[in-house]
Amino acid sequence: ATDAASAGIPYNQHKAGEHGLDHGHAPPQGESVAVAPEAAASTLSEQNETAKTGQPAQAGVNAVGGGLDRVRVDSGGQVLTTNQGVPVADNQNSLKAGLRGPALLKDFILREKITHFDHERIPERIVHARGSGAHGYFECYDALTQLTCAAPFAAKGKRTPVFVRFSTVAGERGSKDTARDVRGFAIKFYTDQGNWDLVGNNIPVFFIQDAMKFPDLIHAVKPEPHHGMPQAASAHDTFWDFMSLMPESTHMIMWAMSDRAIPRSYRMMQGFGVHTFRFVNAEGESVFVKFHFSPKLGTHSQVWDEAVKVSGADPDFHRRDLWEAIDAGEYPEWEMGIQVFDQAQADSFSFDILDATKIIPEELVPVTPIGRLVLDRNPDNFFAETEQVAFCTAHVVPGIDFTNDPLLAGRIHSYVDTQISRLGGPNFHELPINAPLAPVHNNQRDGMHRQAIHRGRVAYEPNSLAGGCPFQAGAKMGFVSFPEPVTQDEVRGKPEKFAEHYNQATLFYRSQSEPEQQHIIGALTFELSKVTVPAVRRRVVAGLRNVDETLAQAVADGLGMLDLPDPLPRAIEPPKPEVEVSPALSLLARPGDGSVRTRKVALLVADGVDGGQVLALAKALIGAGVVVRMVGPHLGRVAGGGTDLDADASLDNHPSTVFDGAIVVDGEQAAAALSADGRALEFLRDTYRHAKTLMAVGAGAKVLQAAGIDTQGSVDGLLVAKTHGAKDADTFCAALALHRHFSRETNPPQV
Ligand code: HDE
Repeated sequence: ATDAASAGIPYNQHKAGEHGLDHGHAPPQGESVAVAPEAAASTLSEQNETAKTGQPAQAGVNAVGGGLDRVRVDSGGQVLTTNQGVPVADNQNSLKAGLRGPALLKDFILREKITHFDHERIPERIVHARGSGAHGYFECYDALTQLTCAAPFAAKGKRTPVFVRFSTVAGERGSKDTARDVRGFAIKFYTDQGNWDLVGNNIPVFFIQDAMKFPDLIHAVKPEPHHGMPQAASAHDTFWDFMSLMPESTHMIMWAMSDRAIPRSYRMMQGFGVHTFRFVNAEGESVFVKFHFSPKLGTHSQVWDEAVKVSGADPDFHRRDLWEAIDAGEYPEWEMGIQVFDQAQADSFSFDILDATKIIPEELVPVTPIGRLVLDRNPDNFFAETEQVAFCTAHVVPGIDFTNDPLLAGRIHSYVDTQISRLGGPNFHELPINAPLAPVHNNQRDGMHRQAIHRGRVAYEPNSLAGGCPFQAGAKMGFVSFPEPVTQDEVRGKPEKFAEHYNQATLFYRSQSEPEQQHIIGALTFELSKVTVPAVRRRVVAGLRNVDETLAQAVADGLGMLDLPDPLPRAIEPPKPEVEVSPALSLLARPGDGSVRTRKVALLVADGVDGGQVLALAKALIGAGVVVRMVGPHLGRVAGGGTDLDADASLDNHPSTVFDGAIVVDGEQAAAALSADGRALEFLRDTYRHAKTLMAVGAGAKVLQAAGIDTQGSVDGLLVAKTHGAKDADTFCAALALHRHFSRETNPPQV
């Protein structure tokens, strides 16, 4: 070997061949090759999408802050080094005493590489472990200085950079995106007065009223401790046992069993701050405020059967959706709104504004739009940004303050505390994604992983040796807690209004459209059908009787219960609610802007399809902003009668559940092939069953018939054309914009 080395021959000539070095596939040793920016930045599918949805995102450009630039690493054109910057000559082989001899302890290069690898993982979040994030900005419509001195609301048009992370709650880091669950909606505002974290959810209420119950709640919903099942699911005994014994959870249960808990996309769900917060203005005057975010694309959800199937087809469904939309320049946007009210109003409500299991109906206090939240840049690195971002409810800025909500109080402690073990010490605020854009100066020192190098000998205040710096900001500039008077005895207990648990659950249920109510019944029936202890099922149904008798009866019927249990006793006589029905609580209240941009549509193709027709439809749909895929029995060439096509998805790798609609075009031979393909039939059945827009042209209708879909009658969202016409794409888009055609749903499903 030594001879071979000195003769300049590689130690193992065949090894190089294996790595492709002699096929011209690998870059030459000791040099770099230029990589086109698109190729470096995107996956093939993203490039595809970009081409299909129009304007590409500018790589690495944030509309506002460039705060992370100083720590970005781009290895283009660089030589491989150790962590000490030592160039590495050979990244394939460890150092050995002879080619077949033992590896050597002094191989610091191998040891550094393996040691680092051994410690790559950090603990996942105890809740909300699974999530996806993006950068963007908040833009204020008008100055809100009369209400608050908070920096983001200081001036009309002012932009504040943000990082937002969406998440599921119960599942572990690698769990599916489409579990039935609450979604986290956490926003870090990098304001010029420091960071403000609004750590909200896509549901405006919560399961419990007091932080004391949070560990119990989470232990009940997480996989059962003896066998570690089920993953990312609330459909099990311990969750429902706890719920049935905690009537305060009833309102939240209604939301969690509704379609809100299976969103179509993070881009299509609302966000809420949940708790009542305070705005405080420069004069120290305060009002109560609730935060709302409404998606421009409207609120849309999946249906349960679809969510179940997507979790197999694409467990990263929501992560991919967010990534691809931003990558394609289709920036998700929400309108931020506030409900503002004062102490006198709060005192007049039949519920307590400190109770996080209650909403304030919009009919009582309307939502005022105050700005827009836009996400316009994907993270460069998932771990560095999305995983290491640390949201803490304790992070507020002058102008924002807490209320005495006892759930919020526990959170103010919990989030900072949890980061200390999750991120390995008290200096997590120095991680680039967490570091404020506002300068940080204080006398906190040392701790694990300290980045800042503090100069001087003074680390205390007051001091004279450093001229008194850093000095107190004082009430004019600094954060001043709202001086809410407190005069009561220390007690463990709850205020009277906290004891009413059902009025708003009833309000929510009665405000849903008929299909949404059916979905809630279906969800409750499904979840409880997974509960093995009959007494728990009965107790849940007993609670439901206090919400709505028809709901309780329908769930009992679904569970094959012979009789209804007595209603659960109520702690207090319910006060008369101010509002009996609130249309704003239905998802249908927010259909969106009517556009079909970023909707995904499958054009089913097979040999013999009318290729010209496919291309014409594809072109028109793409023109409307639809993301189109040609789905064939296999990838690649499809004979299209003179116009050959290139299928970019297959019936195996893109089942119907990852689309919002499907079209089968004309072509006898193709129709015969698809009719004989069980995958195509399943594709169409699911498209139909999940109430999505479905179109057939000419012979395409035969495939629908083969799938058992009646093409004769008039069915919402089922479009059948004898021949291809110039208006087909418009007709399809008009139906697609409605998202779903629930009138088609039957129980049990007929298709
Ligand atoms: Fe959280 N929650 N939570 N939570 N929560 C966490 O913080 C906690 C609650 C929410 O994308 C943890 O950094 C307590 C309500 C979101 O990183 C932890 C209580 C709401 C996220 C924690 C609640 C939320 C978390 C776990 C009851 C909606 C993900 C890791 C007193 C308003 C943030 C972490 C992200 C994460 C504690 C209740 C939303 C343990 C004690 C109510 C969106 O600190």
